[in-house]
Amino acid sequence: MQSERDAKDRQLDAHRVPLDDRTMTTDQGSPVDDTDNSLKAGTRGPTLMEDFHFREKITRFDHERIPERVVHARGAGAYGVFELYEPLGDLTSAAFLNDTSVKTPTFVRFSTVAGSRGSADTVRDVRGFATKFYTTQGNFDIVGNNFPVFFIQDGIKFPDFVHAVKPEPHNEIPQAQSAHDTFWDFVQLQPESLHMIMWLMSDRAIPRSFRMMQGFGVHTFRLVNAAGQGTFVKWHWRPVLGTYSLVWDEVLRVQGNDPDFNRRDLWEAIERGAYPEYELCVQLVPESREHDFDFDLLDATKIIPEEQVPLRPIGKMTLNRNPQNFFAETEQVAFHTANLVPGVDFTNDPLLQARNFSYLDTQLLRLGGPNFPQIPVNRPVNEVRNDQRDGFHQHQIHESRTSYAPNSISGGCPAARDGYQHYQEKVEGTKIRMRSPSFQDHYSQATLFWNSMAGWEKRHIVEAFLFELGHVERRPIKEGVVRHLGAIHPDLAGRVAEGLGLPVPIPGQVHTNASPALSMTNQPRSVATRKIAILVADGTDAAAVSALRQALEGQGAVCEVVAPHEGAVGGLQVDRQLSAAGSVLYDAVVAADGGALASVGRAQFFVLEAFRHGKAIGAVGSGRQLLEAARVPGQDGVIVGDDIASAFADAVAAHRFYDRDITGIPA
Ligand code: HDE
Repeated sequence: MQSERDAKDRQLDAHRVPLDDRTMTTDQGSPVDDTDNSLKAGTRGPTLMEDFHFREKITRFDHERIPERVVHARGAGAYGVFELYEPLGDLTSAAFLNDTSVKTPTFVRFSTVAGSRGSADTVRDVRGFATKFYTTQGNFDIVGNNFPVFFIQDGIKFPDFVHAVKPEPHNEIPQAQSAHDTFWDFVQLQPESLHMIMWLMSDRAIPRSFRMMQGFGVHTFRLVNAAGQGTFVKWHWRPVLGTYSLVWDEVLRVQGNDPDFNRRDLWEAIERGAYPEYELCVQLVPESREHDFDFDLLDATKIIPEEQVPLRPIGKMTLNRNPQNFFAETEQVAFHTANLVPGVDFTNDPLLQARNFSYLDTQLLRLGGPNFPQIPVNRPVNEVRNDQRDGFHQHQIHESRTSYAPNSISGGCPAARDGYQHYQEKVEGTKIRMRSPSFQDHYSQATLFWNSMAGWEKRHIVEAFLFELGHVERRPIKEGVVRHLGAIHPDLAGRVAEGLGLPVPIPGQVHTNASPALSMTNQPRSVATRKIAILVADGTDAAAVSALRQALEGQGAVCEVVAPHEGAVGGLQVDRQLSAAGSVLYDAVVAADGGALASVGRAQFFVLEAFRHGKAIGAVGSGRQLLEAARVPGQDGVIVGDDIASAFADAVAAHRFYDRDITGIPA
């Protein structure tokens, strides 16, 4: 628990039900003395209708489930606090963006998009990054993703897109996967999705951790200052630990080893006090520059390259508290793009406009009626006063005799005054179902993304296309996709076509612009919070292991001693036995087994698999025998010696050695 309790935390006290040793009761408060036997006519007779405890218990159980979110069903949440760096009065009148002494409570929910509630965390997918700020002027939500663009330009296409990516309707296969015909059929027929597809095929779609991924508001929003002047804004969350990903072969195995990999990582980091931190940054565009770009600011399939408009950090969010009840908090939290505070407004992005309708609509169904803002996690920290009344699950007892305005009986209260001012944008147009011509270029930024990638990133993108299209049954769909890739880059198209055994498209003319900020190379490096397996066995040099562990943990790493059995080995406490630990659950591995594991196949697989996935590998003392037996090549990031602490820590901080030659590695 954090030392200083914020307003949201204190508000939740009224709703918390502590675990204590009080007597069990029914929902009506009647004491219960036996919840194991139903009331029967004779010990072998039928259960009686009058057993109200039985009926209530079973009925409540029957009604435990609510509909899962139609998208973003799988998620994990945490509370936090947002601190502003400097007042932004010249840009916005939002109170929480003007007072650096205020710590604004937040709740964040991270999610995958396509899978059901029980699907695995580490799938190839976009991650949701939704933040609720409990400000003194009400709730403000940034309902973002970890990619800065989206699949479609107009929200009316959302049901089509989601139907295409979700499991196919006849047999509900595949779960949480885009590698199937309907998804790629949609892509080849809807080229506006191509820029997003490049992000989806990149390692961005398989983040190492929710703590190590960016967040983006995606749309262009508007800040409005007290004088009513607007400035276009793009929201960015930048993780302090840097942006890092897993590798594809690894995620396939993580799904079996730990389907809750990302959720557990977030939970454990917060429990340990290693609080995830994200800087909130903005890209600002004065209204006078609205048309200065070769894309439309209202088109959510486009980024503003950071080299054109730099990021300005404005504050930091620290996630410092785990929820106490998953259903009550993480499942019932309701985000909405239209939860705005004064000083922030929309633009006419047609995707955003559709979202402004959809979120409230879906929550009315999912959370059972119009009173869901009263659910504790959703309640603003300031007072709610209006004439809206009744409905299912009303928890407030409104004492007033009036629920209309204007009124004289209640002195005109609650009075509408000093409220949210919508930005006064002049709008005129002909009613028309048409996209703006400024939305028509679907390839330039996909090319920009490809051009900006390092060699290993390009390789992973090509492999992702081959995996995905390799699961598509219909050849014309693959051909259609490859044709589009030809318009993105001949190198990309050629490599994918070759893998699929398709004709290479005739190369067209593509631009050579790049945006270095799009690459995941050059991230902040740190050993902090990295998970390291130390393999030990009888014969281990316990003193050497303890010294290494101390050195790594001193820098914030998390070490686990892995041994053939639980208990203790050579005086070292074992955290996990080898048969319950896959290398894919760790960022790095050290062989410190004194040579005893060199003949154990499972241990050989462990280090070889870690090598294949580009991870730092260390060996101390006779531990090198395990690497030799497994034939781990002595390439970058393999550190062997008696005093490896410093060099090994550097290798762990480098995250992965993607350029290793792994062609012959069988693991
Ligand atoms: Fe969402 N989206 N979305 N979305 N979205 C939902 O709202 C929708 C879009 C995002 O952790 C739903 O309460 C439409 C973009 C996140 O609870 C639903 C369109 C972005 C979450 C909905 C979009 C997002 C959702 C489902 C196209 C990134 C999870 C349950 C116009 C900027 C929030 C719910 C959480 C959830 C609609 C597109 C992010 C159905 C119609 C673009 C992070 O209302």
